[in-house]
Amino acid sequence: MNALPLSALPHPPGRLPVLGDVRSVDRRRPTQHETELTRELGPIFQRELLGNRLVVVGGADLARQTLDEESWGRVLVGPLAQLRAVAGAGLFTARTRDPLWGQARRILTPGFAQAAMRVYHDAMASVADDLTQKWTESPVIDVHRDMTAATLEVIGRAGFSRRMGLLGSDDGAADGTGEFLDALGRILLWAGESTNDVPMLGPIREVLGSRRRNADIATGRRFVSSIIETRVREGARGRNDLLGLMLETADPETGERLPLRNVTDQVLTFLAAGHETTAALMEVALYYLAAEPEVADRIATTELDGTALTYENVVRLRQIRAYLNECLRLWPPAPGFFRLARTDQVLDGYHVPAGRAVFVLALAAQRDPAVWGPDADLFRADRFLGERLTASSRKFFAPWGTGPRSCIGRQFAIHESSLLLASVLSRFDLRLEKPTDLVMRERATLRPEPFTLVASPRTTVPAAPVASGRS
Ligand code: MNH
Repeated sequence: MNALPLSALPHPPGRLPVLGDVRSVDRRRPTQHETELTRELGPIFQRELLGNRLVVVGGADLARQTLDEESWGRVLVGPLAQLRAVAGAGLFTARTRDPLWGQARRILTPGFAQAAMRVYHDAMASVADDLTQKWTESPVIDVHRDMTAATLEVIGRAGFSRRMGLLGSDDGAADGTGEFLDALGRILLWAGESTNDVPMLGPIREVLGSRRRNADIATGRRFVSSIIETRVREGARGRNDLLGLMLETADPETGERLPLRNVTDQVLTFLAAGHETTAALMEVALYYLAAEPEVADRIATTELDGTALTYENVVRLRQIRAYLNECLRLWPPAPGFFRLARTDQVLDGYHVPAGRAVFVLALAAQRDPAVWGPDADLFRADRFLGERLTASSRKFFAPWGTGPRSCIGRQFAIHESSLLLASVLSRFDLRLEKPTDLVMRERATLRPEPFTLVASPRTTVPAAPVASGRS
C-alpha cells in the first residue's frame, strides 16, 4: 500500500517553524475551533504544537471507522490522564488492564441497568419536585446553578442515599458540601484546560497550581470518605443504591470486593462524571425549549398532558428522548474522545501506525453534512423520531463514547434528564430573560455559558387526550 504519512495531513494555515500551528490555538473553545477546521481542512487533519502532532478525525465515515474495537481501543490521554491524579482507579480513569477496572465494571453494571432505574425513580422524582417547587417560588432562574444542584442531588440521593442539601427544604448544604463543590469545580477547570494545552504551558502551570490542586483533591477525598464512613457506620444493609453495591457485592468473576480506597475513587468519579455532563445536557435542552416555545408547547400538549410521571411513563416519552438525542448530537457534553490504533490502520489514505492515538471529534462528526444532510447544524429533534440509529448507520452518533469503556451511566442520565425535563415542561412556560445566543464554553466538558430563564405557569390549552398510541 502507498498510504501517505500523517505528516502529509492538511493543517491550519500559518504554521511556524518549531512552534508549529500555535496560531490556530483557541484555548477557550478548542473543540469548537477544531470543528470549524474540519469544515476547512477536511475529515482528518493535524495540528502540530512544539513537535507534538494531534490528529483530529472529524468526518463521520472516518470517525465510524475508529469505533471498530478490533482495530482501535481507548487510551488515557488528555484530561483523562490528568484526572487520574484525582479519581485514581475509578472507572473513568482506570486503565483497562487494571483488574480493578473489570471488577468495578462487573460489580456496578447491574446498578446501571435499565431495571435499576425503577429503584432510583423516586429519588430522582423527589429532586424534580424540589426543582419545580423552587421555580414556582422564584421564577427567575440561574440555569447553570440550578442544573448543577439538581444533577448533584440526583446522584447523591439516588446513588448514595444522601441528600446534598442543594435543593428543596433542607437547611442548606450538608457539612462540607459547598467546599467540596468549589474544589470539584476548580479540578474540572484544570483538567479541561490541559486538554488542548500549548505543551509548554502545561508543566509551568502544573508547578504553579499544584499546591492549590493538592488541597482541592484532599478536600474532595475527605468529603467522599465521610459519605462512605457514614454509610459503613449506619450499616449498608438494605440500601439499594450504588454505594451499597460497591460496599457489599463481590465481583462475580473473581469473588473479590472492591478495596475501600477504590470505593472512594468510584464515588468521586460518579459525583464528577455524573453531574457535569448531565447538567450540560439539561442546560442545552432548556435553552432550546425556551428559544423555541412552539416546540415546547407541542411536546407539552401532545406527550405530557396529564401524564403522571411514573417510571413506566417516563420510559415511554418518545418525543422527550428524541429531543435529548438532538441536544446530544449538536452539543455532546463530551465533545470527543481518543482512540488508539491497535494495529497499522489507514484513514482516508493516511497511514496510522499501531500505537498512534487520534482524537475523534464527535462534535464535528455528529454534524457532518455528508451523512446528516445540509441542515446538519439545525436543531431538529424529529430526526430521531422516525429511525432508530443502529451501529450500521452512517449517521455517526456517539455521545456516550464507544466499546467496553463507553458510558456506564447512560440509562441513568437518560432517565434523570427525561424525568427532569418532563416535570419542568409540563408545569412551566420557559422564556429566555433576554434574547441570547447559546454560547458553549469548554472546560472538562462542553457546557453552556450561564444564562437566565424566566418560568411562568404553563398556559397552553392541553390537547384532547388521545385514547391510544400517542405520537
Ligand atoms: Mn458518562 C464514560 C458521556 C453521564 C459515569 N461518559 C463516559 C464516556 C462518555 C460519557 C463519552 C466515555 C469517555 C471516553 O471514552 O473517553 N456521561 C456521558 C454523557 C452523560 C454522562 C454525555 C450525560 C448526559 N456518566 C454519566 C453519569 C454517570 C457517568 C450520570 C454516573 C452516574 N461515564 C461514567 C463513567 C464512565 C463514563 C463511570 C467511565 C466508564 C468506563 O470507563 O468503564
